[in-house]
Amino acid sequence: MRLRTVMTHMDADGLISLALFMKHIGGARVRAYFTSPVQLRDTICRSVIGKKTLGELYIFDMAGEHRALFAAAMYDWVVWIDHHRWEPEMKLPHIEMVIDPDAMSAAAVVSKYFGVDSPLVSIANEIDTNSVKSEDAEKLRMTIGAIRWRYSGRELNSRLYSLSREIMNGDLSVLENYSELVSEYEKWVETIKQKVSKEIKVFNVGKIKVAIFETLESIPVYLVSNELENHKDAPFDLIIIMIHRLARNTPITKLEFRTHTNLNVLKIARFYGGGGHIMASGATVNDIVTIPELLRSIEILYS
Ligand SMILES: [Mn+2]
Repeated sequence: MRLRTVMTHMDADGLISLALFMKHIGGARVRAYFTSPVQLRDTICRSVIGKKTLGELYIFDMAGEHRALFAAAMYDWVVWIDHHRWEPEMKLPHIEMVIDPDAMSAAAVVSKYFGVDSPLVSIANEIDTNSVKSEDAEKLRMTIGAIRWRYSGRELNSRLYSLSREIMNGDLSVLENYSELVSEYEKWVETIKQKVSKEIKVFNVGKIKVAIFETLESIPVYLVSNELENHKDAPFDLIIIMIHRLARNTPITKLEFRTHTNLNVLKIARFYGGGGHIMASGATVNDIVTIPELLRSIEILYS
């Protein structure tokens, strides 16, 4: 039996990438980890502890830095598929890198690489570019949002894995089973939307119109960006979501950047040590980031 481990991004694109891969291997069992670019190195390290044989590692929908690459290199064979804009810092003979920053989703790259056709690809494209039009894409986005809202840790990982398995053949009728959870989640979404329109702070930095939303709880970024489309000062060149939290008594600021006007938001994400796409990016800073500081950075980067 082939040992396959998958590390995929904890979002719709990552979940669909995993579903396509499982379809490709005929539904065979995999060890699946839902993680993030920032957590990736730790996730890889945790995944190898106590294992005599490691087998193959598949990484989907995440950019990495050289330490994550070194960690991945512990496995016997690695296929790393992504669509963020980055260049691996080194090449290793047993790590195959498939990076297409022009692809709308990692799922599209996964589908092409393994030769799996699926209606899930267009759903991933819609969700990952925040241009959801079909009912299926909306339902899947809400279901994943609801699961991430309700569960955490191992339970969250296994719920997302189950969902990925349930939809791997492209049939989304199973989403009906989540309707109760989703309707509870929808109520919470409404309160978040109200909070966004009440607490949003608007700034003009030179010619750049900036909207900043600060929060202590993790929230889906698209909600903020889409809600702000109805704001009286919209469209915004730069939308910043700042999530403050403590990790082992150390303050951490998660920054998410979006735009309504095609501003290159990858620039500011890179400035803060992060990455992503030209029109959707993020960074995690191991410190408190303040609004005046952000505004100064914007002035430097975009004037
Ligand atoms: Mn993606």
